Amino acid sequence: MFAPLKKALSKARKFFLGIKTADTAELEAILLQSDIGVKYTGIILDEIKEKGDIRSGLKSALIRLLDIPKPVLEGDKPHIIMVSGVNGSGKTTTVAKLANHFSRAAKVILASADTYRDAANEQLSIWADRLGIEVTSSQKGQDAAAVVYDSISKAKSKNIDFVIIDTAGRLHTRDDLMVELQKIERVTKKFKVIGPDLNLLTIDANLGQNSIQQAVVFKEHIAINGLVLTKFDGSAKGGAVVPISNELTIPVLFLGIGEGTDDLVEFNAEEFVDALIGD
Ligand SMILES: Nc1nc2c(ncn2[C@@H]2O[C@H](COP(=O)(O)OP(=O)(O)OP(=O)(O)O)[C@@H](O)[C@H]2O)c(=O)[nH]1
Ligand SMILES: [Mg+2]
Repeated sequence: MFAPLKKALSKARKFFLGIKTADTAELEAILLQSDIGVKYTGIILDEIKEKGDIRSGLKSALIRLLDIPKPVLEGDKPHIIMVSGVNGSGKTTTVAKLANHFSRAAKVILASADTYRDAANEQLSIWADRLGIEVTSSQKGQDAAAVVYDSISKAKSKNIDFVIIDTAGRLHTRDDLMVELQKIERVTKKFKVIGPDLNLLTIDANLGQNSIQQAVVFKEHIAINGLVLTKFDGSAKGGAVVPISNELTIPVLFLGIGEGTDDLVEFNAEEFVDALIGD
């Protein structure tokens, strides 16, 4: 996965080309341009000073800041994966990518819990058909939590390993819609005390640090335990993973690096940092 990641990071990487010979002021500019933010730029510069070497100080600081414990998939099946986020952030595409990823070694069913947008159900069904995966369909206006209940019940009775839930796009400022998300989460808790094993928030990587506020509000409403940074291909703001993940203390679990179902990279801090600042 290293080569596709490096390619996807090509825009973000270009800021780091001059690091070896940079002085402190130039280094600061590089870190700020990559959207690492003022606070974390300070932390990283301190570590570089301490280590006396730019590359090793930068590398160890980035890895440490990104090293946040990941949720583990354990306990009773089905594992439940819920995907939330603002409109257009890449939820449905991510659901299809995750379905592709997990169906290589396990049985997967999708739950179409976006009952707001016209054709949302159809969009998910098209992905499901292509992947040969069953989907619990819904009608526009239907109770999204009921769709999720049905889907998990079906998974249990058919011994399916994963239920992946696509939810409607919603602005974090719409309290009524955030309440619906809580209702969906509550339904999953009828099957599993912890709720979704992976409670994922999709964030458009092009937003950079601007996405922190929306993520904070989602986290206040539901127990987000993993981030998916989508549209990483083409984003110059790769450094923003540091403030987003560290500020929220939520690990990045996946990066979306394209529009196809194979364009998903499991996030590994060391590989990511190597791809970002490596030669
Ligand atoms: N380049 C690129 N495009 C992506 C990626 N992920 C999603 N997209 C594109 O972003 C657009 C929106 O993706 P969706 O998956 O429909 O987003 P969504 O969050 O489900 O949207 P709503 O349901 O309307 O809120 C589509 O054109 C996708 O092809 C990615 O990782 N890279
Ligand atoms: Mg969608």
